[in-house]
Amino acid sequence: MRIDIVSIFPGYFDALELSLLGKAKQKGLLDIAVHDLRDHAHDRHRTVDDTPAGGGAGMVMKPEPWGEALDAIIDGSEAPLIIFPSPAGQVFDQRMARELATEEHLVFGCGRYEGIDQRVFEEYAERGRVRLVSLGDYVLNGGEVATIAMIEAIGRLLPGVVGNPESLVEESHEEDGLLEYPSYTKPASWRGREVPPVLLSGNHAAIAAWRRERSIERTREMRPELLPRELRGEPRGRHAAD
Ligand code: 6GU
Repeated sequence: MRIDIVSIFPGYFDALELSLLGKAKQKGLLDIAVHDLRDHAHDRHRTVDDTPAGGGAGMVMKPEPWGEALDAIIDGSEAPLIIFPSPAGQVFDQRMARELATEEHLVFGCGRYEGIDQRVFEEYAERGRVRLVSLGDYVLNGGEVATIAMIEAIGRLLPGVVGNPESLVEESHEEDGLLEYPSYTKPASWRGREVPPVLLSGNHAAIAAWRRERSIERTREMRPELLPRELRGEPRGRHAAD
């Protein structure tokens, strides 16, 4: 997969050299290029923002540097998907990560300040595919940290990035949509706390059943809205016989 990132803070993306994603880059599974938006601002101060039309607080990113930066990336490329991280976007989840992991070429446009001039979204939506994507219902200062989170979630789904593909299967938000069960390792006893005996029993069916129960219990406690209908139980006071 090819990924281009446009940002006024290229240094944020040094983190992508570390760990699993860094190895994926070395192996050639992931080709990431970071572009400094200011390279496409041509005044003496390399200005990328200006005051909002209509007035108001904060600054808005000017369209010209974005147009130049994105044109340079798109030039000669087969229709990349352009993602603009934004708290006003569609919420990113594991399903979206799986969908984006099938793309050949992703471009992340990281806005700062009060956002990017709306005409940039319109221009590239007309010429190709554009998505506004949010990490969740809270506000970050810009798209950089959100982009790193999305690239990590997407990158680990690419074939060959995670050493043992089975470790992708039994995770939270995968397969059955339940949260992951708790994990233990050696020693069997630590500070008087024991590994649950069933996990040391060698009874694989019993272990699988125990893990599923813990997953359901944890999901009911932490994220009840994720529980499949058949595990939700009858809401009280709704029985015809009541
Ligand atoms: Cl993608 N961007 C910004 N600036 N804030 C956010 C976000 C994205 N997702 C949640 N908050």
